[in-house]
Amino acid sequence: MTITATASANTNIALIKYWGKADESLAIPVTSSLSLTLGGTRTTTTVSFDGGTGGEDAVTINGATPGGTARERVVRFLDLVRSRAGMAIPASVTSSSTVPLAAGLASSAAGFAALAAAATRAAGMRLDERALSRLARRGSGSATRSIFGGLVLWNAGVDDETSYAEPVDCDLAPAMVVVVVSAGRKTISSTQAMRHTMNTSPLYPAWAEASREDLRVALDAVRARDLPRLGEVVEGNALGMHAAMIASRPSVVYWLPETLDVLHTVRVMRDEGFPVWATIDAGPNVKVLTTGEDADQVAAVLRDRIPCATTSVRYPGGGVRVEEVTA
Ligand code: 2P0
Repeated sequence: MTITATASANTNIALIKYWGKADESLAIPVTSSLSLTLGGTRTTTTVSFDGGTGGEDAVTINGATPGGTARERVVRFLDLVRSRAGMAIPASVTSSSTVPLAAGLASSAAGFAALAAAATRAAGMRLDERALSRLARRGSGSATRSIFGGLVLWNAGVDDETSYAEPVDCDLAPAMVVVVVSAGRKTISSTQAMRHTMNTSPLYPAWAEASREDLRVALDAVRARDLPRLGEVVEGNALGMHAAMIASRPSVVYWLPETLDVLHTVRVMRDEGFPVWATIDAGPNVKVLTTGEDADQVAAVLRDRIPCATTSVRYPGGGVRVEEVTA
């Protein structure tokens, strides 16, 4: 009997960043991180251990057949699921994302969270959310957090058992305004860039140490429903991560001139009284943390002041979902 399982997951944006692995093979991060899962950013993935094509896994992502590292990462993840389920049958995997690449939210987080849920169900396994989170981690670090909706804490832990994500209660009703200044592919992958930062940046140990305190402040601010305090530490943590990257040798600079324009605009808007704080991931685009109430107005001002960018509003969204299982 062949089981076909379909699951979906949203992507997430880190408020306190994950940057650097203490153990590469198990994907144990150096620091814990905090994220917001965003609604309307689902990747939907269907898996069936049906023999694949020509005795190999058949992988289709957004209608194309990936090669190189992209394919290797999926196959390696399927190998992990096969070894846990005690099977050796190749799979067919079809994945599609509802978010256009140009939205600046393309991420392996949603992809590996959905793949973890679909592949385990197709292999006849039933994992609880914590176990799914630990498994998704092996596909991509940020996928650990996409198992859950809303605000999510990824406990760095020290081994496979203790490195997992969990939801965090949050009454803040935040939103993210995503400002895309370039939809081009990144020049260096997150995996490579974080390794390089750890290995060569004299600022990395300082960022990692500060990040532990940043997380404590962020969680305190969430409990106190204090968005300005959260926003300040969110912006500081992301800029510190980029400072560490920029100090790598040779330097890793994901920013474009327009990235700085957005950072300055956010600062000016804050002076004008808008509740806005910037965060930036491994790319040139800026995500602006604000309130759900203010998001539309903030987006309108940003569109007016940064007309060359594509700006959209995202609200918190749900966790991983098994959509369909057929046998
Ligand atoms: C984050 N990023 O916390 C950080 C901030 C990007 C910048 O997690 O090597 O694709 O697969 O674990 O998860 C992107 O890194 O890296 C990421 P791997 P991943 O969201």
